Amino acid sequence: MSSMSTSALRLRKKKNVKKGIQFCLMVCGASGTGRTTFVNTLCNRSVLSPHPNLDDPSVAHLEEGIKIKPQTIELELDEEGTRVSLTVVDTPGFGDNVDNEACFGEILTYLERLYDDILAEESRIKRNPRFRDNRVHVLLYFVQPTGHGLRELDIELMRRLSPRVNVIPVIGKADSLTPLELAESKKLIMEDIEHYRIPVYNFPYDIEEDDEDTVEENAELRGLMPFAIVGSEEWVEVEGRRVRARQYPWGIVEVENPRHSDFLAIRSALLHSHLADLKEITHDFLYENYRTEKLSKSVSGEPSASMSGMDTSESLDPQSLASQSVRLKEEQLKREEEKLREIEIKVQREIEGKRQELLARESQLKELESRMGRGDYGQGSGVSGQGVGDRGMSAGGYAEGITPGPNAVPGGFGGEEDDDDVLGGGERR
Ligand SMILES: Nc1nc2c(ncn2[C@@H]2O[C@H](COP(=O)(O)OP(=O)(O)O)[C@@H](O)[C@H]2O)c(=O)[nH]1
Ligand SMILES: [Mg+2]
Repeated sequence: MSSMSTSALRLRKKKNVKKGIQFCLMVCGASGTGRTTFVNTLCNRSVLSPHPNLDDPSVAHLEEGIKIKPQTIELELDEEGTRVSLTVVDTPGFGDNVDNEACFGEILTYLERLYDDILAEESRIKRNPRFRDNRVHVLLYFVQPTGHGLRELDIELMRRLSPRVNVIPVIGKADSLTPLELAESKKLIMEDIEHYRIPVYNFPYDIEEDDEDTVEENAELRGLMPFAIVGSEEWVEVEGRRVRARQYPWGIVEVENPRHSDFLAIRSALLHSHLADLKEITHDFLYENYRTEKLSKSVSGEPSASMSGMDTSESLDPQSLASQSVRLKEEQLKREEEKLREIEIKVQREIEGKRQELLARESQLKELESRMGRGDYGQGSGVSGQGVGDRGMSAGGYAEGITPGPNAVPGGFGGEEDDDDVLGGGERR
């Protein structure tokens, strides 16, 4: 191969790397439910370091709290070089502490902070070319393989987080359950999700709108919920093939065998078939809701319901949220308009007052001039008062419409003080 074509190839490869579709997955659940193992199985390499020192008695008592650490890796999905730039966010330590309230809060804060970053970037005049959108597109919630339904903690966490992220429930370490137990557990969990109205991501479809294949595929995936997860970092030889599996004295559990786990189904949903949908819902619905909430909050000055951890069922309806936000903004605008109108009227009144004052001074001056020209200054005779009385001026002292007779002494006009005042006014002009 010539050096030219090699560099062209390298360039193309670089472009493909660049074009890797960005996707962000968060894993959440109690310690020991198999999150780390699942992520490493999904990525086919050791992305997350194994388990914290739970076995070490010297540190096991420490309340670690929750540590959220995103990690990004490039995944080549197929031979054609389809790439995903996958960010994995682990939430270690969840459920380890007596007080899980802080954990909920921390995950929620993490999700909202990424939305805030977008909000800030959107409102910049000049965009930051290196800005990276790190919003979480899906959260896999690992339910413990107890064989029962959901625990209170599971319900609480999914309820709190589902307004901010697509939540998909899965059963971790599903090989701990017999097929019957697994089926029963799946049924109980879905009943709980329905009963507590947890808005998980349920592979939405519309029989009227969507094509047959989509409807079938989504219905099938929905039927598998919550997905039974088996992860393994071991390779085992089965009938001459090397596969990821868990080996027990009584047999082998194959990760990618659909009869053993739903791993393949969730993998292909996340990284192929539903990647775009999860991203779209994150942006068009979850982020948009957050944005509306945040903006209407800044208008009304009140904390939003979900921020204070209250029922968010209302905030889930984007239309009512949007109209509420519009209404609040309209009210504020109206108030500001009224204030402006009041100021305008006040200013107009002041201008009119000054204008009248000026006109009065002008006519006083004219009168003074004409009197001086006639040499009858200070005698008060021959003053017609015209233009003074008409404007209702007090300086002339005449009531409106009254023209004094030739000998009348104009009240308040003959005095020295007044004359000075008039002249002074004239000079000031
Ligand atoms: N039986 C079974 N054990 C698993 C599975 N995945 C992980 N484990 C084991 O469960 C323990 C905890 O797994 P880990 O991935 O660290 O769980 P994490 O605390 O949720 O990250 C480890 O000993 C794993 O080997 C699984 O699918 N089935
Ligand atoms: Mg772990």
